Amino acid sequence: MSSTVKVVVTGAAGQIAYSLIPRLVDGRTFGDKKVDLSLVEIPQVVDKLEGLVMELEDSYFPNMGNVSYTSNFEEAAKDGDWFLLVGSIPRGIVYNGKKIEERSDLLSINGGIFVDQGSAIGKYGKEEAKILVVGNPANTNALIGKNAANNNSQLWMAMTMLDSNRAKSIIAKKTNIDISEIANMIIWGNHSPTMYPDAENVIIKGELGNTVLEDQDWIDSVFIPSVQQRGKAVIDARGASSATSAAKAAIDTVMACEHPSSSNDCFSAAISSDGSYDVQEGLICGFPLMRLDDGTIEIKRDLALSDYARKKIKISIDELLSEREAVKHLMK
Ligand code: NAX
Repeated sequence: MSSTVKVVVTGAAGQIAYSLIPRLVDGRTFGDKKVDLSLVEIPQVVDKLEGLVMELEDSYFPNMGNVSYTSNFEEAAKDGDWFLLVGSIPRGIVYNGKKIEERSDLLSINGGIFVDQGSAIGKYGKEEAKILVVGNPANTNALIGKNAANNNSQLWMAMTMLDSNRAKSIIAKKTNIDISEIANMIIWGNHSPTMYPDAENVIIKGELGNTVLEDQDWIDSVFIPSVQQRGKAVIDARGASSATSAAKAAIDTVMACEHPSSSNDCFSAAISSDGSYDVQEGLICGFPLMRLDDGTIEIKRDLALSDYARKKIKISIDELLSEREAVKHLMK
């Protein structure tokens, strides 16, 4: 074993975590590193994690290191290298006597969680920690968490890899080309139904999407809405939201950050804008990302965006701006 990595996972008793956690210690995600796990749940549920820990022990993972569970996030955060923030309060549940149906209520309640978690990560996480927010509304939760952490050497991301994987799958079916031949699949904007999956810059078997997919009608009326609404379609079919595909996407994001990107590819996640592509600085926005050889993660620049793409991206940016406005009381 070359070294140890500590991974903190919230929402550890939830359905995504049940698929996600075993993959963190299976020897593939972090290669030959030993993986310490710190699992976090709310106090009402935390005891259930004893069962998950038993299953992990029974699974025989040679790369699994220390495993602990707690409802005390500060304790869990100490020296964390990776934070997978999956836990959040879903829409539709009764919280403090009120049914949570409005997006603004959801933003506020989950935002409150991310103030505390962000501040603990800033104080106790490793200086080079990477944080992936999965819990919705993921971009704005990440914005609040990053603001509370106030530690610029740490990297905050919100997950859009699932949307990117979904988009690749739809293009693979449409073109009858193997999914492994589809690269550079970018999700711009918010992880919400306003996201913009980019059919122009995607690379299909070495060719740019806008030369292969010559069917703008299909892009407009099938491809984009199918990616944007895929989460709902899974809920309608399964009676529960995406879990195993979300877990796989979280693993894909970790792996994309751990290994250098190839120059004709990129990966999708939302990070804090530095003003690239005219996105307001500081917004957590879906971008094309590159992991460089020295380990830094950068926005891939100089991609061409048509007027059509810019209009679509603006819709999502406007939504991010209005979400930021709705949580401004949580940001100092
Ligand atoms: P579950 O309801 O199965 O699990 C969530 C778990 O989080 C629960 O066990 C709950 O007790 C825990 N939790 C709540 N607040 C917490 C806190 N403050 N600290 C620690 N744990 C806390 O949901 P699941 O299906 O696992 O989904 C988790 C989140 O992922 C949801 O917000 C969901 O909307 C979001 N998703 C995000 C996706 C993305 O691509 N970014 C896709 C999948 C998923 O919809």
